[in-house]
Amino acid sequence: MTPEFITDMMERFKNGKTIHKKYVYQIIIAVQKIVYNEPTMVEMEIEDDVKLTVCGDTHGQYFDLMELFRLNGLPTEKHYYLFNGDFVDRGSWSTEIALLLYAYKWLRPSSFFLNRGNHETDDMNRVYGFEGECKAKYNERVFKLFSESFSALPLATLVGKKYLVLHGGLFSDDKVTLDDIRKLNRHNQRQPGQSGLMMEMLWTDPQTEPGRGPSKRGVGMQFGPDVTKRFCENNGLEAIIRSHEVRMEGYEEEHDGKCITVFSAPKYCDSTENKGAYINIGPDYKLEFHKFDAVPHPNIRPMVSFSSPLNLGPC
Ligand SMILES: [Mn+2]
Repeated sequence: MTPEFITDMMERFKNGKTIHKKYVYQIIIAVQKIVYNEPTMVEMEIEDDVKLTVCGDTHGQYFDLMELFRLNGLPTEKHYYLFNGDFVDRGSWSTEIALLLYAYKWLRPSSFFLNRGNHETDDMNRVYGFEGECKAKYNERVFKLFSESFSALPLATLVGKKYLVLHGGLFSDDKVTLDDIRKLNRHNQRQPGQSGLMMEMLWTDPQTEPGRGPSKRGVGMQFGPDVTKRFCENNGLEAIIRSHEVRMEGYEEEHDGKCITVFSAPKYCDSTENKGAYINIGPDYKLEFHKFDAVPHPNIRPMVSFSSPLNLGPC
């Protein structure tokens, strides 16, 4: 992989073109190997001359991702990016986003990071568009390869021992620690299933009430400010950073600033008037929030069956 290849690929995607299948296979297979060998919780530090950008859900909104890069800069050796899951589904350019993020992962494996989201799963891809999009733009093998690579993605990233970044949120049991995440062998299960640590990391949401409550989604549960406070205290964290839910300002600080949501798909599904956001973190580990607006995109209908009752839920 080279920066020139990525520049050329970005242009092709902007112009509604695909890349040759042989490149698609190579990119996915290379990244599958890289991420398979990463730990379940990647642990990284921000060195003196480095900036890290944390992004939330992009959901196939390729033109909005291009806008994010235009405003905030492309990934480089000194400008790290972490994409916190839900790259695909819902929007019409999920293959473009997944291939672009994978190309960067291949180019810079130790300064570009990907966490798995609840949409990097077979069940969701079948209903929310990614499987159909792979078959429409490429073929079934491309979907199968993506599916295998999604199963290999890390589930969390620990930034400077201060911020735990994961797609959904915290756990049904207060006893779960960072060490339990470290020890979790994600390769034992390809899909998150209906219970257990992996499912909870990808699916849970915060709530304002203390304690825990049932999920609006029918999968996972909700955790209150006291749960977040105990988890952060027990694990020496300043905050958790999660995504998974749209926020009107693109981000939100909840639970006394200890639970931060970041969502990077502005005007989500072309129907919510939300901003997108991303978080920049420098060597001082202070969080700098940025908001951005959606940009126009070609008029291609999302490859989702909007008649499906399953499509009415949140991200
Ligand atoms: Mn999600």
